[in-house]
Amino acid sequence: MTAELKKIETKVGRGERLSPDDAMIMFESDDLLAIGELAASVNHRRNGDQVYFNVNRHINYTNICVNQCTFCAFHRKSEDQDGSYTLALQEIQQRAQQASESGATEIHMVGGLHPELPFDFYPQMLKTIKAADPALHIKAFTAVEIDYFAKLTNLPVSDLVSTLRQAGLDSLPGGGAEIFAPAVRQQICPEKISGERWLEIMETVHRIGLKTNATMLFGHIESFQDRVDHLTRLRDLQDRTGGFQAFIPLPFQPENSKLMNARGAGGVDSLKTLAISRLYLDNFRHLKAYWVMLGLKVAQVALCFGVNDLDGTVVEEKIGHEAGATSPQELGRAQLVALIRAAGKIAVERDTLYRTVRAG
Ligand code: V47
Repeated sequence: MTAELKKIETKVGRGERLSPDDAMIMFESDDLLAIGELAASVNHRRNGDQVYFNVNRHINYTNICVNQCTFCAFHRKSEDQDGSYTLALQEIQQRAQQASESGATEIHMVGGLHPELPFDFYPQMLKTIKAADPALHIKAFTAVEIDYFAKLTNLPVSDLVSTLRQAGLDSLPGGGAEIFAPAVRQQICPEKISGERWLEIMETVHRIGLKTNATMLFGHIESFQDRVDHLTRLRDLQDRTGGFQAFIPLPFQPENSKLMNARGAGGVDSLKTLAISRLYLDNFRHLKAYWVMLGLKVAQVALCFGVNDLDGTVVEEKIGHEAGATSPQELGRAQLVALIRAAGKIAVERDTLYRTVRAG
């Protein structure tokens, strides 16, 4: 181990917070195993050998979007474009019903910023899901959608979120964060809300009392410095609110996007980014390896690099798969349990708020 990594190891051992320079040293280091081992030890102290997963179902209600993010292969400009769709409330009801019958505890629902849907459609979707099964936890709408709805209704974010909460919204997923640094954002998602606005919305949502997640899209045109800046801003907000449950680094999938020539993230970069996230985000309890984007094998190995959550059964995934993800569409509960056990860990089915549903 280099002297610089040794210093970081000493800091971690003393429970001292790592600096942005420490994070840069780790991103620039080739010693993946030393960083991974350190992250695994921190995770073990915090979460033991338990690895969480949940039984969930994704619903992407529309792929029509006024934003044209260059990394995204999912969106369509308008109804006239090939492959565009918007789900009817009845289809949403059927999907929620199926999810409930197959033992799901969570619906993860996000979509494009549709230019024509009236605001009322969104609370209706939430009510439709709760009508299918009131016990389903609805984790829906990224901060980007929340901002869009606030503009649509002219409501302050806090009132808007309260309205959605009354209709059934239980928590928010972590999407739309991408990379906060403005120069990168300008190139990969010029129409999207700024990083500052994303953080401001999350802060408001946390203060209302709802939990959220946070993501970072990496392996495209961003620098290590941009990643460290992103992690630092998340850590600062978490210090203020404690409202983030899990951090989910998302490795960029380049196919069918306008960023097809960007490098994508390999296995080493993905594992190192996960491990550094565990070490740097000392105030995030949960670190999720999203198997859809990482692939099953890297996600499984990530359990030895500081990760304590494998996300869920998912069932129908569009955002990663339209961009070339080669993972399956769906994992069964038994498959998730087997993946976790084969890594020498204890599988625990959780609900969205990390309460144990069933061990093993
Ligand atoms: O916001 C879009 C990303 C996100 C690509 O909170 C891409 O529990 C890689 O946020 N390659 C949506 N990533 C997914 C997401 C998520 C997933 C699982 C769990 C949770 C959670 C959140 O996917 C988008 C964007 O950042 N994305 N296109 C792509 N080509």
